[in-house]
Amino acid sequence: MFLFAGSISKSIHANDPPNILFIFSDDHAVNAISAYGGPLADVAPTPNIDRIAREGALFRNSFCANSICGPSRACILTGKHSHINGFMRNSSKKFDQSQWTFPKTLQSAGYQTAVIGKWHLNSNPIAFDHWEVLPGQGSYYNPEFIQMDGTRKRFAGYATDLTTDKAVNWLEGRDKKKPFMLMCQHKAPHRTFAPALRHLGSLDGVQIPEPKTLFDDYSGRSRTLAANEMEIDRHMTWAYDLKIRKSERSDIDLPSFRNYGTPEYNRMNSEQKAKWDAHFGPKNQAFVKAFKAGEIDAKQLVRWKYQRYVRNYLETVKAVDDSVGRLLKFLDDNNLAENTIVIYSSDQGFYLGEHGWFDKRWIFEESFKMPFVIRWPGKVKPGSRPESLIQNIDYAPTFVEMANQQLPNDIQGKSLMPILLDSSKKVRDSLYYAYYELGEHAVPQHFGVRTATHKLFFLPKTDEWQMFDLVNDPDELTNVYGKINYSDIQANLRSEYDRLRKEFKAPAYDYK
Ligand code: SGN
Ligand code: CA
Repeated sequence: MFLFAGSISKSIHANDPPNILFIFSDDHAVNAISAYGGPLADVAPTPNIDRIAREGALFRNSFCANSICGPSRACILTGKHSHINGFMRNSSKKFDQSQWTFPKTLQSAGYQTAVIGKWHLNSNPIAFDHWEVLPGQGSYYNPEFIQMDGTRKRFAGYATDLTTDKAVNWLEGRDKKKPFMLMCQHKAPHRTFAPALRHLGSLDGVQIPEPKTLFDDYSGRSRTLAANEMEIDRHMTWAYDLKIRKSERSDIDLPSFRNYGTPEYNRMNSEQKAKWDAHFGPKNQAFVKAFKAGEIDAKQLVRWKYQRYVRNYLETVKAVDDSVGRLLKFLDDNNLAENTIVIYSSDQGFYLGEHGWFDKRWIFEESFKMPFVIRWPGKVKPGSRPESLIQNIDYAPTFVEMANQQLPNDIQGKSLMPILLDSSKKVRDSLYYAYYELGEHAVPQHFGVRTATHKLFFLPKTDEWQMFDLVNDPDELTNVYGKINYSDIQANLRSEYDRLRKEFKAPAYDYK
C-alpha cells in the first residue's frame, strides 16, 4: 500500500484506524517546554515537542488527578481516579491488572500494542504484545530493562536513548498490517536529573531566569508548607542532586540534608565517568574555592543551587526532546505521519524553583499541570490552543474513541474527542484532585477542586481549608479561604467539591 503516492495513499490512510504514539516522560513540567511560553521558554530545549504543538494542539489546562508517578499512570490506563483503580500511592502493592485498561480494548480490537521504558506499577504490563520496562524508577546510565520472560538485562548507554532505540526497533519490526498503539515512556527528567553525557554543558553560560517565588516564605498559607522536605535551600543533597561528590567537598562545611550517595555515577564505566568529571570537576572546584573564600552568602547559595539544578534538569529534557524528534522522523520517513496520532505528555508537573521547591505532589499549579500536546493530521487543527480543563483520567476514553471502540460505562474520565475536533469545546467545568502519599518529602494528604478561575482544597491532618484566586493570584501566595469578599465563591466551591466527591465515590479521609 505504500507504493502509492500522494493523495491515493492519503485516501487509503483516511479509512484506516489511526495509529497512536503516546510519548510520555516523568516529571516534565510545562514550564520546561518552550511551546508553553512560560518563564523558561527561551531556554527550554524542546524544538521537537514544540513541533507537535505547532502542527497540532497544545492544552494549557491539562492536569493530573494525583500528582505522583504510579498513580498518574494507573489513572491513564484505567480512566478512573486513584481510589477506584486502587493504585493510590507509589507504594501501593500492585496495580490490579484484572480491571479494565484501555490497552485491553485496543488489543482486542486488533491493535498491536507495546509499552517501552518506565512503567512503575509494581507489576508486569498486561495487554501489550510487546513490553520492555525499567524496574521501578530505573537508572539513567547503563540501565537494566525487564524482558518479557521476566529476566533483567543490562544495556550499555543512556536510558532515554535506549528507550527510543527500542521503540524504533519495535516500530520497524511490527506487523504492518495492523494499526499500532505504542507507549514510549521515558524515565527522564526525573530526579536525579542526570543528562545524556553528550548534553552536559549544553546550557553552560546560559543564565536560567529565577521564578518570582524562589524565596517564598510560606506565609499566608497552610503551615504545613514550611515543613515540606523539598526545598532547594534545605533539602537538595550535594552529591545526589547537585553533583558535588564528597571527595570534591570534603574539606568544607556544607550542611547536607541527607546523603543518598552517587548511585548513577557508580553505574558509569570509566569513559563515561571521565566525561562527567570533565564537565563537573572544574566547576565544582571553582564553587568550593569561592565558598571557602566566603564569597557565597546564604541567598547566593540558593541561587547557585537553583542554576545547577535547573540546568541539569533542562539538559536531561534535551534527550527526551531528541527522542521525540527521532520518533517524528521515523513517522515521516515511513509514510506514517498522516495516520498516526502523536501525543506528548508527562505523569505530572514539577517545581522548578517555584515556592523554593523541587519535586511535585501538591495541587499547586506547577505540579498539578501535565503537558499535553497532540498532533492528528486532518482532525486536530494545527496551532490550536484549547482552553478546556482536561485530566489524565480522560486519556483512556479518548484512545478508545480514537480507535472507534466501545467504552465500559463506569469510566470516570471523558473523551477529549469533541475538543480535538473543535478546540472551542469543553468537557468539564471543574476537576477533582486527591493526593494520598504518606511519607517522602513530607507533603500531607490533600483533596481539592479546581475550576477555570479558583482552587479549593482540604488538608485532613491539620483540618485546614485553602482557597486561591487563580486570576488575581496566579502564583498562589495568598489563601483566601474565610475572606469575606470570597464567601460566595467559597460556598460554590465547597458544594462543587462535595458534588465531585459524591460523583466519583471518593472514600472518607483516612490519614493515619
Ligand atoms: C523517588 C525520589 C523522590 C520522588 C519520588 C517519586 N527520590 O523516591 O524525590 O519524589 O521518587 O517520584 S529518589 O531518591 O529515589 O530520587 S515519582 O515520579 O516516581 O512519583
Ligand atoms: Ca513522576
